[in-house]
Amino acid sequence: MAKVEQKGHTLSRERLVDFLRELLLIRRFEEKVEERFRAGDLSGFLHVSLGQEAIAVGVCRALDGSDVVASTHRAHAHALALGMHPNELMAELYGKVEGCSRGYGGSMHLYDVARGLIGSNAVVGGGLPSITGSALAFKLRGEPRVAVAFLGDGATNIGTFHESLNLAQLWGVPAVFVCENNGYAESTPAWQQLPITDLAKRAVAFGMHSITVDGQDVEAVYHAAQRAMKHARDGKGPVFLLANTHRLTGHYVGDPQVYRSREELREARETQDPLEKLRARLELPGEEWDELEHEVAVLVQASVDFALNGTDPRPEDALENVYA
Ligand SMILES: Cc1ncc(C[n+]2csc(CCOP(=O)(O)OP(=O)(O)O)c2C)c(N)n1
Repeated sequence: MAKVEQKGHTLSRERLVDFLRELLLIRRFEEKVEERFRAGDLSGFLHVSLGQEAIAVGVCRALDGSDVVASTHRAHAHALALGMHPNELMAELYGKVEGCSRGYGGSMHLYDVARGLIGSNAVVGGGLPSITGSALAFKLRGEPRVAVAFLGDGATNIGTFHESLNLAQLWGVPAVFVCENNGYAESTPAWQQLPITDLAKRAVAFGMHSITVDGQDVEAVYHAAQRAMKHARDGKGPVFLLANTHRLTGHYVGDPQVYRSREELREARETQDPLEKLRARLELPGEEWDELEHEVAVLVQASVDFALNGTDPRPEDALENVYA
């Protein structure tokens, strides 16, 4: 079993409070999204990442401004952690022109190229080839940039995963593949979809360097991600970063979760919440926490108001920005 990176907490309190604010923003944003979806405001399919936020924050804080990221169907946390404004994200979920994809994409098709987000993908494993390709371009141009793909454990079963990691290693490109290992692919638990228990062994098949980290510990993720980025940026080849985590809610908003016991979910919520873990570690005084809550609540509510006041795309513009 690979060594799990956990210790080595060295960040200042100030930095950690900043991480906590980001975790809280993502949490409250997604809770609001769930609420508005259930109220009938939002259409389509929504996947939230409650419980997995520390991976988004830890990894994105370890990036340089010129790096690029491909996300998955569970993309809100990645977009916010990359610095997308909540207004732009909420407007996209409401299908408004002011959204990050001008209202044409919705939850699973978020783009923010200026901030490095080269797309979230409804197709499982869909972002991986573009990350190997981007990393190859960086290498050929001699640019000190890293391309990062987020993926779930279920995605390690799909062809693009194997093709992308195989070529990335063969070409020695600066890519980092971040596996958010929550133990489920939709309703299918790991034991029914993965032939191995230690997913770090996926990297062994390609001769790729791997790092395993506790995905509920944002500081541990940050340090592990920093090491992964340095490895890639220094020209030592790609890295498989395995972050073990817990999805503390359904696969999609509205998922009745009949495939797992209430006991399992209750225990995970009580013991594996990354936000509560960091809050407890910081021993944050009540007033400081209340201030953070207030700050975030104002931002999240403002994003809903912004979206509600947004512009609906015009039907006659439906084919704008369609290239193929
Ligand atoms: C190619 C493809 N096959 C199947 C699906 C349906 N699907 C959507 S999410 C999902 C499970 C993905 O599991 P995982 O990669 O572990 O990510 P998680 O949902 O756990 O974040 C599946 C099978 C899809 N979107 N794309």
